[in-house]
Amino acid sequence: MSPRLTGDESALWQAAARVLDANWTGSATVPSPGLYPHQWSWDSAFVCMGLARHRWDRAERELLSLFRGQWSSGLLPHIVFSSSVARHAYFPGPELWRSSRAPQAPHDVDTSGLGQPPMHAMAALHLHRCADDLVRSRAFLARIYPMLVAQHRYLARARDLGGTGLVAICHPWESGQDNSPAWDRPLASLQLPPTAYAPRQTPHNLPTGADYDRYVWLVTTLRDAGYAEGHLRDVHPFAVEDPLVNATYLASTHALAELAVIVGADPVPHREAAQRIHEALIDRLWDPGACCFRAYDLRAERLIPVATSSGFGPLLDPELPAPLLRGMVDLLLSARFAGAAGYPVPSCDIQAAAFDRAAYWRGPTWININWLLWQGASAHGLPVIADLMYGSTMRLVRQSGFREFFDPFDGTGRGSHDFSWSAALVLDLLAARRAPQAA
Ligand code: 9WN
Repeated sequence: MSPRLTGDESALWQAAARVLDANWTGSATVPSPGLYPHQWSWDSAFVCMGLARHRWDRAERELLSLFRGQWSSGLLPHIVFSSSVARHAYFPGPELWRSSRAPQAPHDVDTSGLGQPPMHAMAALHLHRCADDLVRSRAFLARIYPMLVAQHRYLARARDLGGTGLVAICHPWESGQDNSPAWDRPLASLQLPPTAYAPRQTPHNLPTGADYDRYVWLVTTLRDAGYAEGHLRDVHPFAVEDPLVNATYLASTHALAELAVIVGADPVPHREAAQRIHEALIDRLWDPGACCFRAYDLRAERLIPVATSSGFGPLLDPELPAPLLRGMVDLLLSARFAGAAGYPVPSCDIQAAAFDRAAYWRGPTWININWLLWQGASAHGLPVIADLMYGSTMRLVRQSGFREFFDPFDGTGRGSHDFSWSAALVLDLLAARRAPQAA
């Protein structure tokens, strides 16, 4: 599509499109060519949001390529490895996961054995809304719908570890926010054997080697249990219900209901599932004293105290009660988050001891979070928040380019350059402003 853009917006559009073109492998988009040379699950969903505006055909291939990695259990792995990339180009590669030995895993492609936030039904619905060729789009949806249903069945069956209606992450990587301060306590309580698991050289200096020891140990524990669902339920020592993961689960469940109608399937089970998730999200993760959503540690049986940007994820819930919405907006606009940051939204409460403006998910601003909050705020009719997310994101990329993450105070770009979701989501934002009916 070609939205009507101003000259400056056109230049930004072209720059973003160039990033996506360069990161396209022929069947999928790598998050960043140097640092992340394979296909990642939630990255691909975000990339689809932009490709739907730029190269619809590629968006379709992107999702299908990701679902090549789906396990027979329904698990959609967070990494689908490319066989043409050098073995040691990314740690942890296929040799850690050994998916080829897991009977549930596909046999023609190596994958990880964990998931990421389930954004994929949202992405498929977005693709349909942006499609010019509705016949082709319906045919695509008919193909991908059963895979999405299998993904959600897996989540409901194998990941509702508390029996609450919410899904639990079993590893920080499953949140997509690897070193968020929310995981500090559950990680610190792990009893690791006295061996260093991670290689001496990790690909970036954050998270730290100590974090990596825990990350790798959690993977080997799960892998050595044969990735068994019983292990996750009864033994696995890390199990956390995260507000952002569950908010995307809820939004995708709503999307599944809409997709069901389009493909001629029954939407009612998805609507019922959405109702359960909505209720559990509020019952379990809303902290009325602090007026915010928090993650819940199922093993320690307590809410995790630190407030992070993940707590704003439930803005994606279309039925969020007004007092909760107000509480979230107040916190978001306060000096703990957007109110004291020139380039919001910081990923952690600025006033928390764990906040670090430069450290990955411990303070920096991420464009995918801004985009999710822009979506939620737009749907709730909150133009002040939606404009704040839009404006901050545009200033970040104009000033610093399509970086992986950014300093929330001065907008300095950090992490990898030419990061795919940063480019893709800018395309979607620009297109939505110019063609609001497709937003
Ligand atoms: C581990 C690819 C991924 C993102 C995550 C981000 C980071 C991987 C890593 O990169 O995670 O999955 O090596 O740190 O935290 O959100 O999907 O861009």
